Amino acid sequence: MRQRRTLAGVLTVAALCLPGFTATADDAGTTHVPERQLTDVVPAPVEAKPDPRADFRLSPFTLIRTQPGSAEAKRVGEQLAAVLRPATGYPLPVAATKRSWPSTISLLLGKADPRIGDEGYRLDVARRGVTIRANTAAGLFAGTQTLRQLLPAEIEADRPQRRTWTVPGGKIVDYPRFAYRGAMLDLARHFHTPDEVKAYIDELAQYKINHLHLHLTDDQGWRIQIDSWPELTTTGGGPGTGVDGEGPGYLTKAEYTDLIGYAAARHITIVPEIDMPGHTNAAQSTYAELNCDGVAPPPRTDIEVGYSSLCIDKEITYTFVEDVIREVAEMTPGPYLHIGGDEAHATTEEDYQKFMDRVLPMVYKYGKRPAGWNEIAKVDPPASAVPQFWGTTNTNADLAEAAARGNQVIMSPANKAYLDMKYDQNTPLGLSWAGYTEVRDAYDWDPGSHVEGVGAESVLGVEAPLWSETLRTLDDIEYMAFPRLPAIAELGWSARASHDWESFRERLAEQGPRWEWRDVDFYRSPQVDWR
Ligand code: TNX
Repeated sequence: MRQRRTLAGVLTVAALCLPGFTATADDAGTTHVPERQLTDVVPAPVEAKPDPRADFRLSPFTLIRTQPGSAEAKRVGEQLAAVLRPATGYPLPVAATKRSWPSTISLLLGKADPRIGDEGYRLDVARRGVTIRANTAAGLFAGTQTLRQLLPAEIEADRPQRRTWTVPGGKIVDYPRFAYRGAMLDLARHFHTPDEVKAYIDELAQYKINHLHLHLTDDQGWRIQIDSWPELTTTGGGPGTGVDGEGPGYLTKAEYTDLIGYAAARHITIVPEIDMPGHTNAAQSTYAELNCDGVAPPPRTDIEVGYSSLCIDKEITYTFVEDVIREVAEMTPGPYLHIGGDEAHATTEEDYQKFMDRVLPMVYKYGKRPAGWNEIAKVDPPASAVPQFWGTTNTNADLAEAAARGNQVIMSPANKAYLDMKYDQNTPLGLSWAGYTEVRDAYDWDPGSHVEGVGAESVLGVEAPLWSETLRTLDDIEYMAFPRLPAIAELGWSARASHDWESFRERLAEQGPRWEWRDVDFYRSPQVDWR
């Protein structure tokens, strides 16, 4: 009862605040063509059936109603309201109620299409309202990302816009192709602040990315607080660290934990990476005992790779590694702990095997599932370990053998999915060792058949890594990620049958004004007819 009175109160106030508003503001009798189509969504939905007679118009009286009894559904409703309120200026109250209102957006759990699984949703747009149904809050959240894109781009404005807010009518049934849809951010080469990481998370969530891999340690810096080795951050992450000495900083445990919560609220799981046995100069220049000769090398701020290695035959190495894995695992609720393992050119193959034979079990000991760059496939890791492919060719015998043994893999081919590769020779930021990567290059490949002998059934998903040797600011990050990140997101989410460059480039063009409203920097690729 109390709930209802409160609601009615809010809605009455809303009406009074809008001079000239009438409930029948619809242009009765005229054919109304919404500027959005039901299929104008990135990543492309599995199934979309438009119904031109069923457009819904958001109004000052619209109620957001969420599954009674579910705090998680309520939170998704609040998040949706927070997105829609600034531009519409409507109150959009959120209520966990069974009652429907004449204009309602309903976020409901259960009774959805059986195909949608854990992360999918069904979205129905009718004249009286929008209904999103899912089996989990993650599915509801995904559905609200679609709804956001179905509204005109001005919905992204941070202050009220004088216009109507029409959602095209019809029905969508949507669910992901792959379970793992990731992005990676390198905090080691240049540290990026928690606020910058959060801003990136906000963008990732809109494209249904569900994992954020943080590359926390490398030769140039150590970016995560470890209590048992405190100088890792005070020295290894301190002033003068980072490429050219210009990217100091680190995450305290509290900041890391806060980031995990922020990501989780957006249905994104953090995957921490501690790179080893190579890419370890920041640790080895901080703690002399981690070197075979007991002498700390100088800190490095250049972008060479492959010169550092932990000392494989010293017991202190494994004390160090276990301390780090334990502390990181304790702070990380997600299932994965990434141990790097790439470019260990200063470690012999025999030593690499010895090292991994000791370290992989430690990851399991602390309850985590190991992920690593594709080099870990060489050591015949347990079937639940996840190698991440970063090669530039379509063959990798070790990876194919791992797949045959039952390992699931993550696909990040450097010449397709690396967001730090330049778009073309004129790109001011980024590297080019894997070649220039235009939007179409990032889009036109199939994670399910990219590497010989690694079929879709062996693919856990895709990830778009962003290495930050050349990236300092959030603008730099955004400029490299957009518009390629949505291409990788679509490869991870959308059914293979919907893969279509012409369709993608048109849907991508419509994202441009949204990025402008949100002040997200992006590359205006000549391959896309930007609005
Ligand atoms: C290769 S990819 C690396 C990184 C660099 C990146 C730059 C991989 C596993 N290692 O150390 O930052 O290239 O594109």
